[in-house]
Amino acid sequence: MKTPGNVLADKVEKIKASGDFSIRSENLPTWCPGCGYFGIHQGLNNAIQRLGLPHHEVVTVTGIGCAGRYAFFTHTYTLHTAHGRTLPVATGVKLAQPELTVFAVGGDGDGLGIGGGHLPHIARRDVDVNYLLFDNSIYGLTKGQPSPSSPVGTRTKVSPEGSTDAPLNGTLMALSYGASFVARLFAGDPESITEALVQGIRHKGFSFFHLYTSCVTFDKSFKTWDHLKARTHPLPPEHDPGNLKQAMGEALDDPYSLGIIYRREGGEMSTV
Ligand SMILES: Cc1ncc(C[n+]2csc(CCOP(=O)(O)OP(=O)(O)O)c2C)c(N)n1
Ligand code: SF4
Repeated sequence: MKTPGNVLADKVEKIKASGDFSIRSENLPTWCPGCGYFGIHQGLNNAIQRLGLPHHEVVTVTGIGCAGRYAFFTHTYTLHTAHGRTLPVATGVKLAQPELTVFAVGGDGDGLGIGGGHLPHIARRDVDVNYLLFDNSIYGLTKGQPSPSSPVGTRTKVSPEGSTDAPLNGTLMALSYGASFVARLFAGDPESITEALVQGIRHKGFSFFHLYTSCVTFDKSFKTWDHLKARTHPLPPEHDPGNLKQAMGEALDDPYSLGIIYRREGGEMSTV
């Protein structure tokens, strides 16, 4: 009799034999046409293939939201957790099975709002998890409310006069909490996402990927494709990713510079 275990074992053998490490699942993404998440999916898929990571050695933990739906569109093991609980669940997976490659995936609402209390702790513990924050500055799945990374003045159905709350700077937060690898990237450039992911996945420690992306359905004014394409640019050539102060300065001064902002190999962040 075919048990779920047999079926999975057969699949794993087939994948190993074919050498095809593409992680696209048979389920086609249900994201809106033009959503930035397609570019991130492509970047991550290519990174996994480039590293030759077998599907059965990868676990993807996602939160709730359009970004959280990613769990259904990847062919790795997945855990679609409660809203905001990606990071503690991913920590548990890594503790239980340290040999696995673990990804955590969630939106800006999931990671900076309801789940915002978890970022400091995974970062300060430097858990070897790769966290992809899909930051479109909007709550997509619930139809377009302002998120913790929306700018003051964001007009939505629930904030017709414009939101009044100051936005959070996810890159700066990750740096100050002690993340040992921090990259900021744009969904419109999947190749750069792949390159940074390859390095971040190899990095032993907490890797934070701040991914700027567009919600084409609910955001017509801030993180639009045109706006992101026009404003984003590479980090200055003299940027030293080994220098935390410089990385924090960059995160404070220029929200649109992209690349690997910081990396620290072995050893803790110094404290005052
Ligand atoms: C505990 C809990 N509170 C609220 C919700 C409703 N909810 C579902 S998705 C979501 C926001 C998602 O926004 P974000 O994390 O930015 O992801 P996106 O949909 O933009 O990818 C909210 C508030 C929920 N599912 N569970
Ligand atoms: S609502 Fe926005 S974030 Fe969600 S799938 Fe559509 S475009 Fe993407």
